[in-house]
Amino acid sequence: MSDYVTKLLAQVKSKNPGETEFHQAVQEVVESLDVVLERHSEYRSAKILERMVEPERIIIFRVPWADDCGEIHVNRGFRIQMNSAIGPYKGGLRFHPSVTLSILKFLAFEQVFKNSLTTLPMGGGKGGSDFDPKGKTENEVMRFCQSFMTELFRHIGPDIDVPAGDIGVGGREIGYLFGQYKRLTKEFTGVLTGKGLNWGGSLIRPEATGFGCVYFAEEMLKTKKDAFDGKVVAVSGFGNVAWGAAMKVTQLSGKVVTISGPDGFVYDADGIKGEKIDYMLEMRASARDEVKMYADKFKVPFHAGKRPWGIKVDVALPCATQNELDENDAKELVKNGCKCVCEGANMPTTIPGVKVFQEAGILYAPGKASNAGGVATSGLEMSQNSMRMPWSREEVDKRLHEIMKNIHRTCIETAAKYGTPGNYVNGANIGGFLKVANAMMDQGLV
Ligand code: NDP
Ligand code: 2IT
Repeated sequence: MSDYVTKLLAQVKSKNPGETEFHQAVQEVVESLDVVLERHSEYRSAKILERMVEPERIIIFRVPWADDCGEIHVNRGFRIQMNSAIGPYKGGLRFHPSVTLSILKFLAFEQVFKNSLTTLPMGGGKGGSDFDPKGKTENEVMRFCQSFMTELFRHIGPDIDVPAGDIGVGGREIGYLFGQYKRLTKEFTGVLTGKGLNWGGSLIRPEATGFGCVYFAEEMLKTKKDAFDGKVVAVSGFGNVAWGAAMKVTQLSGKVVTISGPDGFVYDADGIKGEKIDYMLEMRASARDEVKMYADKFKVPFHAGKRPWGIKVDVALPCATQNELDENDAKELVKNGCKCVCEGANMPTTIPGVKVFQEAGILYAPGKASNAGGVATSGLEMSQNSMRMPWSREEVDKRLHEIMKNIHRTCIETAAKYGTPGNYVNGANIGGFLKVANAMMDQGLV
C-alpha cells in the first residue's frame, strides 16, 4: 500500500474508533484503489476518497413501541445517507439485534460501489435497527415498523432516499413501512422497493439477489469453460438470498447440499430442491430462526454450531451475513477442491479469507459485484413505478440477467486494465469507484 492510502486508512480508524466492520470495508476498497490514485492524481487533489469515507448524513433516532402485553420497548433506528453523486440514496434496512452504526456504515459504503456497478442511477445508503424480530408476533412487528417509519418518513422520498429490505426486513415489513409512510405523507409513491405485487412491487424482486448471484457465478464459471450442470454447491443462510440462490442453482442443474442458520447447518446429500426450497420460506415465516427445523422435517443430518464450509463442494455461495467465512474456512474449501466462491451476502468473507482464495487462484467474487442483482431489480422497480407500468416476469428477469453479465464484464475488463487480470475484487472496487468519483468531480466541492 502507498503512503497516501496507509495514512488515509489510519485516519479512518482514528476518526471512527471501534467501527471494525466499517474499517474492514474501507480497507478492502482502498487497497484496490491505490493504482487508480497513482494514475489519476486529480482524484487525490480533489480529496475524492477522503470525501467518500465520510457519510453525507447520518440519522439516528429513537423507536419506542409497545409489545402485546403493553410493555414498552425502546430500540434505536438509523439511516446512513452515504453518497448521492449518481442518484437518490438507495439501499436496504436491516432489523437484527447485532445492528450497530459500524455495521450500517460498512453496508452503506459497499452500497455506493455496488449501485454504481449496476449502471442504474442510484446513490448509496443503508439503515435499520437493533430490533430483534425473533419470536415477535405479527402485531408487534407491525407496531415496530409503524414507529420506525414515524421518524424515518421525514428523511426519505422517491427522489431523495429509497429504502428496501435486508436481513429481517422482507415483504411483510416493507408493507407495514409503506402503509405508515402513505398515511403520514398522503402520497402513494415508489418510496420503498420490495413492495407487494398489488401495490407497486416488481416481479422477480424477491428472487433477484439469489438469481443475480447465480447468474454472476455462471459467468465466472464460463471464463473456465465450465457451467453449473452437475456441480455440488454449498449455500449458507436460509433467508431471502439463500432461497433465490438455491432455486436458480437447481434450475441450472446444480445441486445445493447445505443451508445454514445461527444454530448450525444442514447437509442434504439428495439436494435442496422443489418443496424443500419452498419450506425455507416457512422456516423464515415461523420467526424461530432455526435451520434445525429443516433437518427434523426431511430427516437429514444437522451440524449444531457449525458452518457449512467443511463440506466437499465445487461452488460455495455464502448468503447469510458478514464475516461468516474466515481464513480457516477458506483453506478448508480450497483443500476440498472448491473452484468458485461467489458472495450472495455482504462481506461474508474476512480479509484473510479473501487472500486465501486469491493465492489459491480460484474464482472469487465480492458481494458488491455478485449480489448487486437485488438492488438492480429495486432500480427496475423504481423505473416501473415512475412509468406507472409493470413489466412481465420475463422482461425483469431478462434485464436482471443482462445487468449481471454487464457487471461481470466490467469487473473482468477493469481488473485487466489496471494490471490484475481475474481479480474480481479490484475490478469491482475500481469499476464502482470511477463512475462515482467522476460524478463528484463534475458536481464541484459537495
Ligand atoms: P434474511 O433475513 O432473509 O436471512 C438472513 C439469514 O442469514 C437468516 O437466516 C439469518 O439468521 C442467517 N444468519 C445470520 N447470521 C448467520 C450466521 N452467523 N450463520 C448462518 N446464518 C446466519 O436476509 P437476506 O437473505 O435478505 O440477507 C442475507 C445476506 O444477503 C445479508 O448479508 C444481506 O446484507 C445480503 N443481501 C441482501 C439483499 C436483499 O435484497 N435481501 C441484497 C444483497 C445482499 P439471523 O436471523 O440470525 O440473522
Ligand atoms: O444489500 C443490498 O444490496 C440490499 N439489501 C438491497 C438494497 C435495495 O435497495 O434493494
